[in-house]
Amino acid sequence: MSGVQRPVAVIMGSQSDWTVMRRAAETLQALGVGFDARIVSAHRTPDRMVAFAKGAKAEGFKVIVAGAGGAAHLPGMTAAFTTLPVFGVPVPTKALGGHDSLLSIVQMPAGVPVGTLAIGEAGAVNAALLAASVLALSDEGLSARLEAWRAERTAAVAERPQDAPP
Ligand code: RP5
Repeated sequence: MSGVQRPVAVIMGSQSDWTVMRRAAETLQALGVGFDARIVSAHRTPDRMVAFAKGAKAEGFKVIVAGAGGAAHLPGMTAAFTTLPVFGVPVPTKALGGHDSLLSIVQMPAGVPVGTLAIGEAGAVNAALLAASVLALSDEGLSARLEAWRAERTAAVAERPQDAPP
């Protein structure tokens, strides 16, 4: 399938990131947004990372969601090679709980932006939603699906907590 049917690249530094990053993939799937999930490590496969980031626009990608943990260079390094929007997801780590990932991703010097999300699954879901929001600017069908997705979640919120005393 070409990049046009898969406008979002969901990249991650390791197979171990997939448990978190699959939440981005599931969210895109629920919204009917095509994506391609790839392992692209800034440390272990630097040549693959450069090739991906330099070629992402030509491949037809419109938005990149990049998850990484620890010394999480992947989102920033990817953003260094492309002007596509890059949303970074800090993956939780055993040593520092993902604070390391968060600070590695969020503290980009002015001029090379990475839109940084929350640590973990919430960040992965929200990165996918932001990617969908960007694409929805020029896709009325997706815009309607996004509105419906949000409305479903609003409707699912009860007015009172279950089992609360009357
Ligand atoms: C980072 O190192 C990856 O993004 C991952 O979060 C972390 C650990 O990778 P593994 O040792 O589990 O492959 O590059």
